[in-house]
Amino acid sequence: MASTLQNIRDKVIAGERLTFEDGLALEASNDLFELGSLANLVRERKNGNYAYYNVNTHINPTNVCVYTCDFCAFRADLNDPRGYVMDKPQILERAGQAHARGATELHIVGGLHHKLPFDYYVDLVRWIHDAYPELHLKAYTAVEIEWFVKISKLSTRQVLERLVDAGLGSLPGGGAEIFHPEVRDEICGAKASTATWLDVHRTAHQLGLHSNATMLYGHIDRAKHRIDHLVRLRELQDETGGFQTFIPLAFHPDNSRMDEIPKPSAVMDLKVMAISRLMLDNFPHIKAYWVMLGIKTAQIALAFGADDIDGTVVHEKIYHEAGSDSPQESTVDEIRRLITEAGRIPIERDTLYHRVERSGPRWTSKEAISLPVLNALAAG
Ligand code: V47
Repeated sequence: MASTLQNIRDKVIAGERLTFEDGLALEASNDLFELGSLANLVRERKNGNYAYYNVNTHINPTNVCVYTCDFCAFRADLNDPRGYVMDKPQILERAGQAHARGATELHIVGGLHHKLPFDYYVDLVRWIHDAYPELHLKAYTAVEIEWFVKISKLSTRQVLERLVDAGLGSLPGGGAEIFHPEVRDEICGAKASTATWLDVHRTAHQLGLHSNATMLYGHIDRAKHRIDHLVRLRELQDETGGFQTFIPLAFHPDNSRMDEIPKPSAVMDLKVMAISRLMLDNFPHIKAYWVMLGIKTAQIALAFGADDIDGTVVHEKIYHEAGSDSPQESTVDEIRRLITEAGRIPIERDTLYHRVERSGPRWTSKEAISLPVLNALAAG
């Protein structure tokens, strides 16, 4: 049967899985409200009227990188005056500030430095974990893990085990870009392959770690590449169940080697959000990362499939180098106001989706988030 919006709607209502062709039909549609309404149906089935956020800080330990991905405005060459490497006091100062503000998570990602040994990256996790054990360390993309495998001569499993032993809590979703070789080979052919990216996450899930996944869209990618990307993630999630959240990342062209490409429009942002929610039927959460979408589109995305708006995000560098004009950080009051104005109920979560209860900077993680639990709490 040909995929039409009507038979896709019937499938979504029946809870049936959408095919690759259905995904292409959604991409071909200009009926933004219908896409949003279908995605919202799935979103509310999974997460009710709740929208999640967390209190976090980013640390980018170095911007020096052996790779030259076309989209990246953050990286620096080894001898570039812009290049930096954070030392132990700087790392601990940043972690201490986050801790004092009541952050529950540090998001740690950076470049693949030509000379730093694997021990630097392990020690970094251990320094923070020893000083602030209650901070969850969501650190190192699959691309960084692959680099550590290369420089340490250990296996993926051994690298992950050493990091977990030092205090690693989970893996962020970066480095996925676009899996399809027609695009990946063009924009970042040198770094971790699609198979490697998926295998790092598979291995992490086998070790009991959770992770996220991303997709960088709005450059040379086309509909079939994006749907292919989502289907590959869905297949791995069927196998392991270890992904928590999918984050579509809108390309920011400034200062990159693809700066002739315009930023994706708000219509594209909302379409990709909705289609991601519809195709990734086995992902519990879809995140509207406000830093890259802009606050206004992120707020609207809460009606287009997204149930999570990320965090307070202090010190973000990767998007701001690439021209993001959203602020470097947001306050909890502002995030809660955006969520409430969108008609949703704000819930603070920790990285592993436990409800957080706090008074000021002091906080405790409560039960794992689930609709019955949240509904029971709301009912008092
Ligand atoms: O992998 C780099 C992307 C990613 C640009 O797991 C760019 O919770 C747009 O993965 N324009 C890193 N995107 C960020 C990331 C992330 C962000 C928020 C939350 C989580 C999570 C993960 O940023 C990179 C790359 O795909 N990126 N340069 C750019 N010019």
